Amino acid sequence: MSRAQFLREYKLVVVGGGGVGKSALTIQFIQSHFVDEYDPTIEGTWRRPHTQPCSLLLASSRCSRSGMANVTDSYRKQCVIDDEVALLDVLDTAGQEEYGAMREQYMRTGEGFLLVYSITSRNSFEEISTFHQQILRVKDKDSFPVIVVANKCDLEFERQVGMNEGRDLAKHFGCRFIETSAKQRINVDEAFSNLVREIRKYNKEQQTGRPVQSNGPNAPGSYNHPDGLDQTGTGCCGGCVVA
Ligand SMILES: Nc1nc2c(ncn2[C@@H]2O[C@H](COP(=O)(O)OP(=O)(O)OP(=O)(O)O)[C@@H](O)[C@H]2O)c(=O)[nH]1
Ligand SMILES: [Mg+2]
Repeated sequence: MSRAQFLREYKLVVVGGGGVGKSALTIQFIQSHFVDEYDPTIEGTWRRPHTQPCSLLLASSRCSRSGMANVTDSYRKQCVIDDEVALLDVLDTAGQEEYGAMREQYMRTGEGFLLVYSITSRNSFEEISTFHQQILRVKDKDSFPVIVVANKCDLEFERQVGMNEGRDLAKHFGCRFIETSAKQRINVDEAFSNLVREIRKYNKEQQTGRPVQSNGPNAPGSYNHPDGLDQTGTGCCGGCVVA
């Protein structure tokens, strides 16, 4: 049997308000570069009338042909996380309400969610509670694998949301917290790999019916220092390949 048949796929969904950096984080994680311009993501359609539905673009890179908008995209990347190979299927979604046509649909299929806000926008911080509630409602669960991601930590002088507030909210959700910068590639891999850890832990709990302990600084409500280093040394392997 080939190795690929043992590859576990994880469906990760990046959610949060408009302009918080969901696309920038996703592209930084998958393609290791920073997208400076803001081109709002649109779900399930083209911004301008176009004859080809975006669903025909399978696991594509971000649409960059001129005259077309940035549509919701699914990206795939193979990683080794804690000595286990994982194929990450990452869905970058639209934060702007009017472009969020597929919200309930992706919430049904996602196995884990990055709840992203920008430290420069209090409104975006408040919005992630709404996303979290909606996920729990769609899943019909009291808890589900999520991670609170405070992005744009390079913009310290524009900070509107304190680190403690983010950490407290994560504690309230019973999940991990991490500050990131898509621009400076701080904690980007760690955000995605920590979510995979949450999914594994959750699945184990579902199978055994018993809570699984998280230890050390990666435990729920804990904080990864935004100095670019994974404090646990258990982050993504650094040798990820795009599938
Ligand atoms: N300084 C800084 N700017 C960032 C960072 N992440 C994203 N940006 C910028 O913020 C703007 C919005 O980023 P996007 O990634 O397009 O935001 P989004 O969350 O995908 O927005 P929607 O698709 O509308 O939901 C862009 O100009 C990015 O370059 C970051 O970590 N630091
Ligand atoms: Mg986007």
